[in-house]
Order: sequence, then structure tokens, then C-alpha cells
Amino acid sequence: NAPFPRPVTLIGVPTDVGAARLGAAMGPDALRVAQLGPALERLGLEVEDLGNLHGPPNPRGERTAEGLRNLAECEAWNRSTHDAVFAQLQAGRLPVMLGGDHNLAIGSISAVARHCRDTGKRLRVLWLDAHSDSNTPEISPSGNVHGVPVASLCGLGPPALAALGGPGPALRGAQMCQIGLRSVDAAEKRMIHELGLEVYDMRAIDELGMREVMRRALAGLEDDDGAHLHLSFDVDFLDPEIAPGTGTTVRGGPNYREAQLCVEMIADTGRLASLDIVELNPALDIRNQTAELVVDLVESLFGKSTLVRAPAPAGRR
Ligand code: 6HN
Ligand code: MN
Ligand code: MN
Ligand code: MN
Repeated sequence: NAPFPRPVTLIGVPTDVGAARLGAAMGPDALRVAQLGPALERLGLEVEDLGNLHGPPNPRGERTAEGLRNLAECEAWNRSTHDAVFAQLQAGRLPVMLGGDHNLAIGSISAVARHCRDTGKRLRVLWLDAHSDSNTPEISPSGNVHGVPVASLCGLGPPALAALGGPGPALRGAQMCQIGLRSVDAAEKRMIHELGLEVYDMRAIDELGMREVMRRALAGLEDDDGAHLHLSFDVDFLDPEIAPGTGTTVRGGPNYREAQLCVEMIADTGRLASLDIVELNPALDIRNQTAELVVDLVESLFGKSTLVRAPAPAGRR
């Protein structure tokens, strides 16, 4: 598994302060019960589990004047996440966030963006999700922070989140590619265009097939050794028939084979350098099957394949 020489650090982020329902805070331990660390070690990777970050409990607050719920708690969780991720990247390791709800992506991706600025790397973010998570507080129908991380990373919304990694937006919309969308709020549709995100929704996957969608989404990465690929993997990307253990399921997602091809093609680029696994909710799962599925997919993401893989012929890139 030559593409992943760097060691992996697992970072538990047991929070549900950005979510609509309780339970995602148990996600990190469900992934440990499903043997995520040993699975990566079997692939020849060196793995260290830092345990869980600490942060405030969920006050289950109402929306405040800022338009969001639990903003102070989300800020605290994201500060710890940012610092932990930045330290691991500086140490030359590949951080894997065990979430936790998707609000934690503000902390992790702002840290990745800061690291890329410091080291002159080109950052590409892949966002696998049923949702776009591009609301601002003004247009959010729920006030839940897991619905606003993308706009926050692009500099919109309260500075507590939007300027978490320092002044100025962490990200330009064009650096992010979203795949699997099938539930986008009315005003959020316009925001996707304003931010300039590259989006492949379920209709694009139906029409083009997962292979062509991923070929487009990953174009150029394989040949760019100065690229840093961050994957933010929301478990609700997957079809709820195979992944019931998450709080905001939407029917009609990628099936098992499509999901496998998606992560296998990411592995083939050899550029994966940081990863969020978010929105796993064990309280809604059936015998930890969603956590086990995620571990299976993460193995493929880190290069597990059925056959010995020959180098891709030049024409296939
Ligand atoms: N997630 N668009 C909805 C909202 O409340 O803003 C749902 C967001 C879901 C967020 O799944 O990470
Ligand atoms: Mn690096
Ligand atoms: Mn989602
Ligand atoms: Mn999400």
C-alpha cells in the first residue's frame, strides 16, 4: 500500500451539539467497537488512537439572536478539533476524525486549510453527503450548526465559526466538490451557486454513473504531488437501506457497490491526507451495522482491494 506511507492518528470528537438529534456523540466508540484501528493496521498502516477530545455537553439550546443553536458549544468543540488536527498534520500524520456531528468539519477543515497555506499545498475537499451543509444562519430552516459548516468555512456567518482558523475564509467554494446530494433547502440552492461549489447530486450519479462522477471529481489529483485531499464523509451519504445509523437519513443514496467504487477511486489518487467520519448515530443503528459498513468502506479508502492492482495505464487518468 505504497500511497499511504504516513502514519494515521484517530481523533474521537464525541459531539452532537450541532445536530438535530442526540446520539452522534457515541459515534467514536461505535467505530472503535467496529475495529477501525485494527482494520487499518491490517493494511500495514501505523495507527495511533488519541482517544476522545473533550468539550461541553449538549445544552439542547434554542436558536439565539445569531440564528444558531448551541453556538458557544460548537465553537468550543471546533477549537479543540482545529488544534488537534493542526498538530497531527504538522507532525506529518494523517488525522482521522471519528465524529461526532458534521459541525466538527469547521474545526478540521480550517486546520487543514491553515496547514496547506503554511506548506504551499493545494487543498481539495471532497464532501460526501445527502446534504450540502451550505446554509447560513439567516437562511437555515433549523438553526442547527451541522447545516452550516460549508458556508462557515467560506467565510459566512458568525466569526466564532467563520474566523475560527484566523481572519479570512478558510476555503474558496471552488476548492470543494460535493457528491451524493439529494436534500437541499430552497435558499441553500442559491447559496451553492454563490459559493461556487462543484456539485454532483444523485441525479448526476444516476445519469453519469459513479465512475464518471468520481473521474470528474478527482481530475488532476493523481498527477499533482502538491495536492492535499481532505475527505469529509457524512454517513447519510449512503442509502439508508444499508446505513440506518444516522440522524438525517434521505432515501435514494448510493448503494454498496457505488459507495465502494467511490472510495476505491479516491484511494487510487494516493492523495488522501485527512478524513472526517461524521454523523454516525449508534442510538439509531441496528447492531452497529452502519459502523461496520463504514469500517469496510474506510479499508477500501486506504487501499484495500480484491486483487493486486497494476499501475493505471496513462490513458485512464
Ligand atoms: N448534516 N439542511 C438541513 C439543516 O438543518 O440545515 C439538514 C442539515 C443536515 C446536516 O447531515 O450534516
Ligand atoms: Mn501535509
Ligand atoms: Mn448529511
Ligand atoms: Mn453533513
